[in-house]
Amino acid sequence: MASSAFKRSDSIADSMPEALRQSRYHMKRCFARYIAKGKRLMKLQNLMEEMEKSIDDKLERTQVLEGLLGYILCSTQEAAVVPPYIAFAVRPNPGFWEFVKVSSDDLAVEGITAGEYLKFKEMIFDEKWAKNESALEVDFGAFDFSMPSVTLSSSIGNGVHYVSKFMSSKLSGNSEKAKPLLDYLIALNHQGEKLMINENLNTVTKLETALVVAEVFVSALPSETPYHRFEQRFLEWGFEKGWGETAEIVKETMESLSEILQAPDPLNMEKFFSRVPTIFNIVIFSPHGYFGQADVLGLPDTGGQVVYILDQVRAMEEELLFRIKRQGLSVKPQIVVVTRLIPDAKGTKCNQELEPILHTKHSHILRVPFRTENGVVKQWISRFDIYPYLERFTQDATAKILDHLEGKPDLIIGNYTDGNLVASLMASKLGITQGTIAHALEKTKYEDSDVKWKELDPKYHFSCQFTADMIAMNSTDFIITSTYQEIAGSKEKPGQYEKHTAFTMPGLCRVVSGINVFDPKFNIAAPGADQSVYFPYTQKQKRLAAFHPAIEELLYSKEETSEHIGFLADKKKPIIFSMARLDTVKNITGLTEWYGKNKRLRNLVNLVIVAGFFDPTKSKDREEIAEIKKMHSIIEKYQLKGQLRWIAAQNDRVRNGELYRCIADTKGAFVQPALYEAFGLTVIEAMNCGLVTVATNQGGPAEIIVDGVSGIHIDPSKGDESSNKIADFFEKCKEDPEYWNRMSTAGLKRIYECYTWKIYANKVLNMGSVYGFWKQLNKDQKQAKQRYLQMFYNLQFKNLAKNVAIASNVPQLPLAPT
Ligand code: UDP
Ligand code: LCN
Repeated sequence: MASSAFKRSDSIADSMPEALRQSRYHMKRCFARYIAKGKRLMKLQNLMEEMEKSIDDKLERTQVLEGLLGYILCSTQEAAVVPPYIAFAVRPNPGFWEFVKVSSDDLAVEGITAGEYLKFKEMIFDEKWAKNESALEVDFGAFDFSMPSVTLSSSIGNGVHYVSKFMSSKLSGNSEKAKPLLDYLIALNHQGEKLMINENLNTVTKLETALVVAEVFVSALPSETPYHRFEQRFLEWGFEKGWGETAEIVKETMESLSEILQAPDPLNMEKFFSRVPTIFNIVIFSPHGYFGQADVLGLPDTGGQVVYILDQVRAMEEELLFRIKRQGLSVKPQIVVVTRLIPDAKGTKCNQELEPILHTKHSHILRVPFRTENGVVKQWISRFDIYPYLERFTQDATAKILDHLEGKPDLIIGNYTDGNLVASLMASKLGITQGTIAHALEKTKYEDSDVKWKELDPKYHFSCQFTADMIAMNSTDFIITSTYQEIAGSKEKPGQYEKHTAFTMPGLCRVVSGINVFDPKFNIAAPGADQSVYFPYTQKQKRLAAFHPAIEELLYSKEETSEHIGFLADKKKPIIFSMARLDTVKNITGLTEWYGKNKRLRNLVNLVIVAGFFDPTKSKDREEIAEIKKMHSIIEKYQLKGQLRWIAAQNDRVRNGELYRCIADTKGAFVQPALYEAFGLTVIEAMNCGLVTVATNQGGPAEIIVDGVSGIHIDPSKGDESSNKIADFFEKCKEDPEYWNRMSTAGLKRIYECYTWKIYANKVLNMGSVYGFWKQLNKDQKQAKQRYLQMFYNLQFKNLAKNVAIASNVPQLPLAPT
């Protein structure tokens, strides 16, 4: 039987015995090899290598690999070897997992549960815990049995759409079924002022009848008639403000509600909820880092999240203003970004409590300090050490927010582990709709960080982080992601969220069901880049020529300063450029080394890096210090001076925009070499500037760029291959100068079609509205889960957070000038 005979409906447990029987002789040898080294965790590559070693004959090996067994093995993510058994975690498709255990003695196969698989894994790392019958098992899925979910891998990430479908079927039938929608509409108000309908329309039938009358009435009016002209008449029928600014808009909104009441369908549902006035005030949490509008980028833990949120606020405020006007209301929407106030602000404005957000009308940054029993914490705190402060921060922040907004917000959005936990605490306390964003789920950055948590905990406090992440994912109403892969990965590789489906931290807890990627709370809404800052290099009249002398100096001056080291001897070569925080995962040192090693590439192009700074003694960030040192040693080893310019972190985004364009002028490329990149704002920025972009195929850029069309993918684990791919590109450009232009244009096209902030804001506000109602429709289930989460938070998280040392207010080393 060939692999093609494997039917999707067959389970691995059903087909594996047959697969093993087909090549029983080889398999016995192969499984004997697997167990020969005793207990261990094997990844796909090890499994394949051992299998190849156990079958000498090439033809036979090919036959086995092409057969059913080859298919099963290729879909295996890892295997826990506990002689005489080997437990396989198989992932035939994104989101789908199956676990089987095979005995190496007789090749007997048995399907096992996720929990049983995790126990096998624990046997390798902590046998005592694995055998402990009262070990803590966490099962969030236990609360979701009554909740609908999507079933196809391809539907993952399209949550709003499916929730609209599920809502439609829940409300279908008789008018009693639509009662929750009626109750929801009756309750709508803004600061006590009723919206949409009032108590006069207290049954579905009354509402339906009134809608018919009102629709006939507005249809007869000129379409542009303003609402206030017929407001009085509407009031008599039981309608309040919020239906629309003009007769025409009112008519459209009413029509979609009438349709829903008659026979609910997802399209009208989505349309109606995009019209309902439910969201005016939004709180966005981003506690850690230095959150500011100037001079913060490049400081430890302060990267894309700040850029993302500021752009997000601008886009959402604009969309809110548009919607509120369309609703015929004159409410002032407010968005507040809540972060920590850092008294020791290192020249930034992070010690200011309130700061208006530039280019917005009503949005602010609100800063609330971390407090402990010793008083206000003065210094910056690493995101890994932040946990002990968060509960008190939530309480203090909540009070300030209620005060600032003069009431409750309508939507709370968290960012990253800390922001999402705080958002969860506040949202559940006040009963507010919650969304979360996690551009980087730390668990996925470090291999086996769950089973090895004890080893990593002193440095990273993953016990706190993963626990907080579980709480947030399960308490939030919806999750915003930038890409599909963030949720469910690709055919080969599980997604960031998917890696939280089942995992274990031996000695702490076994998460048998953490998050389900088929949950319709998952939504993809990709961010964009500020197009007034990042515009194509070809728009000559808009170019910021005033920056050119400074950029020229930055790139080409001969001397070394505190801002740049190294120099470019040959100014005529194109530049390959990279800019990122100096984190290990960003792999800037990797790129520098690939370049160093590849003579052909060195002959073709210069390398310019913008990252971190040069003096390791000035950094307080553990990873950054190591990376700085590594950079220096690579520069030395490969004698890069003359071909490389290393520039310290650059915080002026307007000038950075021009920098990308100046690199495009050299017909160079932006290279994003990260070992893994959750999204990759720099990729979007570079592409918006028309700069050809080469980026990692691990993570978001794999979706943003279509390889060979709108940019180039590189595999960060294969340095030589990657540097050769870049060299090939530049060689091709030498032969055919149009090649570069074609790729630059295709990159821009890709951006305009899929990655703009306008598309984003529309999607996210629809989520806020749709999930706000969905949450009410499933109140009981939500409440039950919330009780479980509260217990988990109190009994587990709080104890873990106590293990993290509280900072003493010692004076800090100065940060490098930026
Ligand atoms: N950035 C910057 N100066 C630097 C390094 C980065 O302005 O020295 C900006 C960059 O333009 C981008 C953001 O910081 O807007 C980094 O976002 P990305 O998603 O690439 O990475 P993150 O830091 O969020 O992991
Ligand atoms: C979110 C981001 O986008 C990144 O810039 C940060 O590294 C991360 O949070 C932690 O600060």
